[in-house]
Amino acid sequence: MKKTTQLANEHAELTRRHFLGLGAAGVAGLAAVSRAAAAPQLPPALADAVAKLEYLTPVDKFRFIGRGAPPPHALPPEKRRAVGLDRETWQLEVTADPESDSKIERPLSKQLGTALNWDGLMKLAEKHAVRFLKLITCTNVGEPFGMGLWEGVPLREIIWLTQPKANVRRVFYWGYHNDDPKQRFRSSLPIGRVLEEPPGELPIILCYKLNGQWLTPAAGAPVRIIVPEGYGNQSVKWIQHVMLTNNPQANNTYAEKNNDVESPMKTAARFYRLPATAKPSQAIPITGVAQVGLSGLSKVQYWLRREDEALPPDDPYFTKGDWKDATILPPPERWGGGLPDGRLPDMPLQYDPATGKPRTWPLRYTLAHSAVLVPGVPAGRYRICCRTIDGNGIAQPMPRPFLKSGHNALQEKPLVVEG
Ligand SMILES: Nc1nc2c(c(=O)[nH]1)N[C@H]1C(S)=C(S)[C@@H](COP(=O)(O)O)O[C@H]1N2
Ligand SMILES: [Mo]
Repeated sequence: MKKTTQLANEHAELTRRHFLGLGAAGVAGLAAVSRAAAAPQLPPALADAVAKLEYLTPVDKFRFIGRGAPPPHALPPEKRRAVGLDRETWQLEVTADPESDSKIERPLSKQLGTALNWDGLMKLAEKHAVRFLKLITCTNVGEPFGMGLWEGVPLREIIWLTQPKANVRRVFYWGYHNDDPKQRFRSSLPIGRVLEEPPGELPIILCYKLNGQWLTPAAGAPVRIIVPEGYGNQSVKWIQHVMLTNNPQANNTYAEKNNDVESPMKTAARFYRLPATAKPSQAIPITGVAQVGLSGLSKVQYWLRREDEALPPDDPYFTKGDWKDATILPPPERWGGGLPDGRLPDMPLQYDPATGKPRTWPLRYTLAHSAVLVPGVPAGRYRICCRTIDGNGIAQPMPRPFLKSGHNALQEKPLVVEG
């Protein structure tokens, strides 16, 4: 993941505090850290430090994308209003696929005057609103788009309102795309995924808030889908149509570009702050971010080796490397992201309301931060790699020829220790 503005603030603050906690006193920036050994355990000093972390991406630092000519978020406000892209005019239709034999008793349709409007959604929200932390990351982009606290109503609540009766196997959904079917950005899910999830998993939601604020046009206002475990393409923005179908096949726009659209988010580590050069025998501060995918995250590791060192034979995926652990940083107490006082407004689903703490850490489908002080090495040219060990104890990225199911290559960088 490249150094990007959306990550820069939260990560810099977070990791700086980590190194401070390791006893590298008087540190103004990471480059100044030159002593202290890597500590496998977080020192208690960090507990205080994490109270000041920025962990969520402020909305204005998020990377948002959207296709269309013009893209829906670029329409002028009066046009947005006219096409149902503001809160007063928004309507969601939930209908049966006319090309299929799905039966639903009470479609939500504009024609019948039964479409769900903003007030209807807010009424449902009073009873069913949920929040969760989730990273938006694209199948094809190594660098994540932003970490958000998303709020919405589980899509199943709306599906149940339509009283589905028979022959529904899949849910197709799309947003407003200039009233041009060719511009539609469609996604789909098995009906079973929408109706329930295993304990500890998160619901598919009709989402209207990011970091405690109404969605902005670029973020998909007024309402978008969020699929917690998915890559970005499943989280369709400017949502206006849900179609229940007996067609068991995915109809996703993204599949047309050779993407594996049902692949859940993968676990992968990336360097974040890695100096290009270091001094002999001086500790090297390195920080990283790790996308925590379906298989979870138990370790972030690095492997530093001399460039001229012969690699073990028959080990193309570096499984025999001399991997060392970095520290995965703990949950912040200050979330940043533009939340008032940096506090989480309401308990996300990943938190236990009884303790006010996350049920597990790090959280799946979020971004974890890591830091390590690599003990100093003699002058020379080096290569450094990073990887993760997932929640199943398996090194990630696994050997993966299938980048179209989620960009996930093992990262390797040069490092010169100058004599
Ligand atoms: N309506 C619509 N929704 C969309 C897209 C789009 O082009 N149109 N792009 C998708 C893709 S490919 C990604 S990666 C995510 C990015 O989400 P973000 O813009 O909130 O960061 O939006 C998804 N939702
Ligand atoms: Mo994407």
